Amino acid sequence: MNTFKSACILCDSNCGIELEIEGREITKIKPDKSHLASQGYFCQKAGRLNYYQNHNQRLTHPLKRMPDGSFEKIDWDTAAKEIAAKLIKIRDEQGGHSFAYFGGGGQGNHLQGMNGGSLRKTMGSRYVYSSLAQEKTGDFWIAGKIFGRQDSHITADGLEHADLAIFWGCNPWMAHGFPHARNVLNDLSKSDKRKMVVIDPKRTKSAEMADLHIAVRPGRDAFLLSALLALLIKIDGIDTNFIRKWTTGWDNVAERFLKINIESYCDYADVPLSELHILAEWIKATDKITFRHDLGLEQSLHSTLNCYLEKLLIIATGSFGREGTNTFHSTMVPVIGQSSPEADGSYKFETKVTKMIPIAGIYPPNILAKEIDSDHPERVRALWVNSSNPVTSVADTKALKEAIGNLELLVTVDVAMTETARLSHYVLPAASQFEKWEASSFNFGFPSNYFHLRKPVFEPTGEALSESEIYERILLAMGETIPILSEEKYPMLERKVRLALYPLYMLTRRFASANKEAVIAAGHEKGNHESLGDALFAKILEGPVKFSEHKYEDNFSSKWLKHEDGKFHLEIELLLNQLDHLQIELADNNELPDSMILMAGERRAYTANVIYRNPDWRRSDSLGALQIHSEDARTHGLENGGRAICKSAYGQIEVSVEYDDTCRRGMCSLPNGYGLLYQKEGDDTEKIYGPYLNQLTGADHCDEFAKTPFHKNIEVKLEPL
Ligand SMILES: Nc1nc2c(c(=O)[nH]1)N[C@H]1C(S)=C(S)[C@@H](COP(=O)(O)OP(=O)(O)OC[C@H]3O[C@@H](n4cnc5c(=O)[nH]c(N)nc54)[C@H](O)[C@@H]3O)O[C@H]1N2
Ligand SMILES: Nc1nc2c(c(=O)[nH]1)N[C@H]1C(S)=C(S)[C@@H](COP(=O)(O)OP(=O)(O)OC[C@H]3O[C@@H](n4cnc5c(=O)[nH]c(N)nc54)[C@H](O)[C@@H]3O)O[C@H]1N2
Ligand code: SF4
Ligand SMILES: [Mo]
Repeated sequence: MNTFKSACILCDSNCGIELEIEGREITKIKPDKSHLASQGYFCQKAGRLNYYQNHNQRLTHPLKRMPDGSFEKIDWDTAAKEIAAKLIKIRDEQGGHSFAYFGGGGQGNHLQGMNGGSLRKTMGSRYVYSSLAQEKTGDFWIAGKIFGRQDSHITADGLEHADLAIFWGCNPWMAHGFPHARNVLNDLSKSDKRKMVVIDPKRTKSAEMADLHIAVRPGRDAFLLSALLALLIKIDGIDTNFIRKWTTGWDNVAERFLKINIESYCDYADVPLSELHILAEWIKATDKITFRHDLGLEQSLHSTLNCYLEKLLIIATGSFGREGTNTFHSTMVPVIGQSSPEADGSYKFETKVTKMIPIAGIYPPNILAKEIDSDHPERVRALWVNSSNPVTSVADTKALKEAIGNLELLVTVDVAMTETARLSHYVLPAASQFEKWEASSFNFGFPSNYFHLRKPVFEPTGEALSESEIYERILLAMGETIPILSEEKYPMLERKVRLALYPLYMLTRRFASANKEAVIAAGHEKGNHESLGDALFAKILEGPVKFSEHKYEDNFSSKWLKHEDGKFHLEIELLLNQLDHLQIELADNNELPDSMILMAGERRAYTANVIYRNPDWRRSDSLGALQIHSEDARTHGLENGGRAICKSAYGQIEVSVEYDDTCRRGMCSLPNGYGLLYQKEGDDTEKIYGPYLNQLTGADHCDEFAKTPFHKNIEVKLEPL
C-alpha cells in the first residue's frame, strides 16, 4: 500500500487529498490537512474518485471508427499520421477557420490541455468553443466594459470576512465555488452578527441556512436586481464616495433606475416588497458585503443583464477592494483572455455562419451546431474535442448530433468512451488526472493565491498518453515541433515531464516578472543565478505553493483596471437599453405560463458534471429525480416515486418524480451530470442512467448577446406515465 498527495478534480475548489492505493485501485481518500489552500477541507464527492479513475469505459488505445460505426484499435503512429494528413488537407484546401476546438473549460485538464494551443496555431484557427461560454461569457464581456479587460475577474474570496454575504442564484452547500464553502456557510449561519441572504426559487440547503431567503420567481431576477438598485438609490444606500472616486457614468446609470416602479417590479418577481426593504436596509447598514452569483443568474433569462446589475450593485455599494468584500484575483495559468475589436469595431475572428464574436477568447457552444451544419462555404469542417463531452453537455443534443454527422473530421481526446467520442472519427486515450502531471487554473484566491502542481500517482492505463505527448505526436506528423524545457536546466525531469511543464514554466516566468511584488510578498526570492520566475517554478515543482500575496489597494491598480483613467466605467448602453426594455416585458406579459419552469441542471450531492461515468458512484438519488412541489405534482397527477414524461418544445424524456416542497410552486428541477450511457458489470447491454437533460434544451433559447443558454428556465409539460 502506498500513500500519495494529490487534489480532487471535481470542482474549482481542487481540495488537497491523500490517496491510498493498491495496484491501480484507489482504496482510501482523506482530506490533506497540510494542504496550503484547502487545509483539510473536502466533500463527499472526493471520497469516490476511484470511480473516475477506474471503470470499464476507460480508453486504453487509440481508436478509429469504421464505416459500419464500429471502432478498431490502431497504433499511435498510424493515428497521428492519418489525423495529420486530414488536418493538413482541410487547412490547406479550406483554411484555418474550418477547424474548431472544443474544450478547456471543464473541471480539469488545464495544464496538459494547454498544448492544444499549438495545434490551433498550426491549423491557423482561433475558434475555441468552451463550456465557460455556457455560463460566464456575459460576465466576462461586462468586465471588459467596466474594468477594461475581460479577464479582470472578480472573486468572492471576501466571504470569509463579510458581515453580509449575498448568494444570488447559487447553492454553495452543494456546488462549493469558493474555498471551504461549507465552513464559511456554517460560520455565517451560526453568527448573530453576520448575515447571510440567499436569492433562489428553491429553498436549497444554502437557503435553509440563510437569515433571509428570497424565493424569486424563476427568470425574474433582472426585475428584482433592478428594483433593489432603485430602492438603494432612493434610501441613500449607495456609497457616493466610492462612486465619485472610482467610477464614471453613474449619473446616467442612476437616472435609468429612477424610472423603475419598484413595487410592480417586485410584484412581477413575486417577492414581497417588505423582503426587498429588509435586504436594502441590511445593505445600507453593512460595511463589509460580499456578493456571489452563479448559474441561477447566468443560465437564466436576461443572463448578461443580470450579471451587469450584480456588478452595479457591488460597485454602487462600494463592496469592493477591501477585506470582506469582492476583489480581483491573480491568475497563473489563464483559462480566458481578452478579445478586442479592430479599429473599426469589427472582429477579425467573427464566426462565419452566425457572425458571433469571441468573448474572452472563446465561443459559445450554443452556436456550434449552426456553424457546422450549414451550406456556408466557410463552415466548420473539422472539430477537435478535448476533455469535454458536448454531445451531453450542450443545449439541443439532437441538433448537435445531426450537425456532427456533417463533419469531415471529429477527433476526441478523453479518458473515457463518451457520447461525443462515439461519434468521432478518431478517439485518442488520455492519461487521467492521476496519471500525469496536472494542475488546475481555477485559483481565485485573494489576497493570497495558491497553485498546486500534482505529480502522477499511477502510470497511464494501457497506451494512454498525457495530452502534451498526444499533441506532440500530432504536430510532429504535421511537420511541426513543440517546445520543451531544456534537459540541461532540468536534468532531473523525464522528457515527457519537460514537455508537459514547458507552458507552465513560461507562464510562471511571465507571471513573476509582471507581479514581482506579489510574488516576493508570497515568500519567494530571486537567487544568485536564477530569476524570480525560475525560483517560483522550482517551488512549484515541490508541491502546493502560495504564488502571490496582494495588497487590497492593488485592486485599484492598472493590473486589473485597464481603462486609461483608471476608473470603473459603469455605463453600458446595450444593457441599459435592455434594462429599459424590462418595462415592456412586464407590461406585455403579466400572466404566468401554464407550463412548469424546469431548472435543467441542478447541482446535487452526487453530481459532478459529466466526469463520473459509472452511476454506482452515487450514494443517493440514483435516478436523478425530478423534484417538484407536492401540490404541483398532484395537480399534474404525478405520484411520489412514480414515472412521468417531461416534455419541452425541443424534446421529451422520462423521469422519476420526487415530491419536494423546497421547490417553489410552478418550478421543478432535474440534476445535471446524468443521462450517460454505461454498461454495469453483469449487464448485457448499455443503458442511459438518469435524465438526458439536453434533449430538453434548445440552442436558440439563450442570451441574445452572449448566447449563453437558459438551462435554468425551460418551459415543460409534465404527464404521468
Ligand atoms: N455537486 C456539484 N458541484 C458542482 C458541479 C456539479 O456538477 N456538482 N458543477 C460545478 C460547475 S461546472 C458549476 S458552473 C457550478 C454551478 O454552481 P451553482 O450555480 O451554485 O449550481 P446550480 O445548482 O446549477 O444552480 C444554482 C441555483 O440556481 C437556482 N436558480 C435556478 N433558476 C434561478 C433563477 O431564475 N433565479 C435565481 N436567483 N436562482 C435560480 C437553483 O435553484 C440553484 O439552487 O457548480 C460546480 N460545482
Ligand atoms: N442542461 C444543462 N447543461 C449543462 C449544465 C446545466 O446546468 N444544465 N451545466 C453546464 C456547465 S456549467 C458546464 S461547466 C458543462 C460541463 O460539461 P463539459 O464541458 O462536458 O465538462 P466536464 O463535465 O467537466 O468534463 C467532460 C469530460 O472531460 C473528461 N476528462 C476527465 N479528465 C480528463 C483528462 O485528464 N483528460 C481529458 N482529455 N479528458 C478528461 C471526462 O471524461 C468528460 O468526458 O456542462 C454544461 N451543461
Ligand atoms: S468536489 Fe470540490 S469541494 Fe468537494 S472535495 Fe472535490 S474539489 Fe473539494
Ligand atoms: Mo460550469
